[in-house]
Amino acid sequence: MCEKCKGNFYITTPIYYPSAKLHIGHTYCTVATDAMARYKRMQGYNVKFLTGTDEHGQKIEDKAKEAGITPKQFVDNIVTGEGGVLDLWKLMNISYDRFIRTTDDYHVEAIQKIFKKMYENGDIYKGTYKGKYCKPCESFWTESQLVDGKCPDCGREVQDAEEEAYFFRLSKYADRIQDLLENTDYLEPRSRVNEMVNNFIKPGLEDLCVSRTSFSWGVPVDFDPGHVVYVWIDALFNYMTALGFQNDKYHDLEEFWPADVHFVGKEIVRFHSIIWPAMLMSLDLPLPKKVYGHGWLLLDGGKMSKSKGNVVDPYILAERFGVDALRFFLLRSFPFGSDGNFSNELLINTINVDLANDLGNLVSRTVAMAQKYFGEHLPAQQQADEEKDAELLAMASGLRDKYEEQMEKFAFQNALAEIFKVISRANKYIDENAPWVLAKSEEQKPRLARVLYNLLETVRICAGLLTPFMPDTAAEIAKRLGGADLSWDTLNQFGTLSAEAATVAGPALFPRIDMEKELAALEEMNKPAPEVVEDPLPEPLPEIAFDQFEKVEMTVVKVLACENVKKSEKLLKFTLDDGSKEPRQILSGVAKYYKPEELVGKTLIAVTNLAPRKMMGQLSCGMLLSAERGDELHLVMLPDYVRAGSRLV
Ligand code: ME8
Repeated sequence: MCEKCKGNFYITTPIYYPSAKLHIGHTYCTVATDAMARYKRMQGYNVKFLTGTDEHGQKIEDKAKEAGITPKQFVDNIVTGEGGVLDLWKLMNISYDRFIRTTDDYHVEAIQKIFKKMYENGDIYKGTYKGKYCKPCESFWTESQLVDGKCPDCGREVQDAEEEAYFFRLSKYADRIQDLLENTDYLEPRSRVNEMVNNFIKPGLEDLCVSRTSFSWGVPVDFDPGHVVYVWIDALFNYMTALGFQNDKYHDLEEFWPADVHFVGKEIVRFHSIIWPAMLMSLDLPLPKKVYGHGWLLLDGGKMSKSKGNVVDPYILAERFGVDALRFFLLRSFPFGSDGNFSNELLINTINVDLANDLGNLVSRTVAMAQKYFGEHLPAQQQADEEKDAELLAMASGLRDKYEEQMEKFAFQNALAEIFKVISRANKYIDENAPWVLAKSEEQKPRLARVLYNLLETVRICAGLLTPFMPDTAAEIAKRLGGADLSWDTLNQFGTLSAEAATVAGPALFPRIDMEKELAALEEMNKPAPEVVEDPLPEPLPEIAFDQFEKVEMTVVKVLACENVKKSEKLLKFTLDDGSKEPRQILSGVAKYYKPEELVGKTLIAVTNLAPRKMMGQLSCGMLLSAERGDELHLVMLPDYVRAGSRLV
């Protein structure tokens, strides 16, 4: 640890299943973890922020098989491929210090050693597994844990499973786990403790099946070929292998273990608050200091999915609204510990109200007035504060403490609410002091300078405290305040900004979004692709002899002219160069598919020895070749360098 540091701080996100592209719900936890990591760094902690991907398991093996590639190729695509997990975290400005993939060699080897140690100490033993398995969740359940015969986590069907397997003596740790949950702050928010104790511990903790033989995409049990380690053992220990536990790749275990906090979604609290501490107890290892189970972002009260009319793709949302606005929205709009209803409308509204109106306006009005009345610098000569400044000054200088109190509880929404109280107060302060009136009298200039200084200094403090949420915006505001200092130690001190603060004008930080237009555009983007209707193939024709085929004369033709045929919706009349001196006329039923003008000059193929026939009173000497399937028709076209009159052979 560095001498100046306040201490070490180790924070983690869940490691993501790369079984499909991530949506905005997945982004939520990582953005929250990033905000916490940045906040702790600002405070002066030596932070280690870990994230990664959880790449083993049957679901991934199955999906890879479906795609016709190996599981490793499959996960590589989603993790390191274009638009994958790594790209997403880069886009979202996630400042992780380490990224672990559970397929990394050092992790795989460490998991093998860990499994063996628990086997050797008697906490893992061999038995027969009989029970229920939920494939999508990769979870084993006993009959009594099922809800209406279905998976208690996701509500889907479960399968019977019976096989030789290894078990972990989870039951042995039931009392210690209950004590940990009930009598310490290990698990937060508190409401999740009752859920765990009542639903899982009190009904009786059973030993946990920790190996599988029915698929192979996992960490092999090295002393018993055919078994792979249960994916949750493999996944949970990532928090320690990524620091160097049971491997030589890293050497940070002493410095950073036990973790200060694991942020996890509510459906995986069970794994982190029961299984994880029990396994650590089995190995006599220190327990993480805290697990925080956050809520879910829901769509219309249900699980997030692409099909519900709202855009949930973080790439699209970040592109349209900006990364900082999106990060801000996630933590401003929902209490971290509970579920929240996501909608594009709420997102746009939050940007318009908080960012465009309140913050954006405060910054642009303050900077614009400073420049208009004083040019680049405020004058050094300023009137002392008056009584009517007291409230703003007290709020701004007391903000950091209030914010810190909330951040320490992971109450991001409340921390941001504290900042926005001060921003609102500052906007009101502008109206109360009406700088445009003060500017009318030369005598009032020192007062005007002080009013503007108070505003700039308030903006500085707010921007500083917004840094963990909107790092780029905070840096931009600091620039507009002439390179203001946003360091933690200055954020509870009103008056740090130089009295002669320089200001730099710039465009609106968050332009107002037209709600109606934007919602319409998003809806348009979200429309499902038209379904491809599989129409039946045409009936095969009877076989013909080669000499019959040879009798068909197919000639390359160029379209000299093309027009609609009067009174016919179907026919176009073509005048064609077939290589002979005489133009050839063919009528073809393609009017529904082509405009006449777009065909002039094209090189087509015609059957030229068909007996002429009359259609709509006009002569047609041949037939143009086209490809037809269902509702589609395409004239067969050749490149222009193919000469008219060439024969198809
Ligand atoms: O659970 N709102 O991975 P995962 C909020 N590999 N959070 C959501 C969400 C939503 N709509 N949808 C998903 C795993 N999440 C395991 C973790 S850790 C040792 C192993 C959250 O990719 C979810 O709650 O299915 C979880 O915390 C995280 O995204 C990763 O989910």
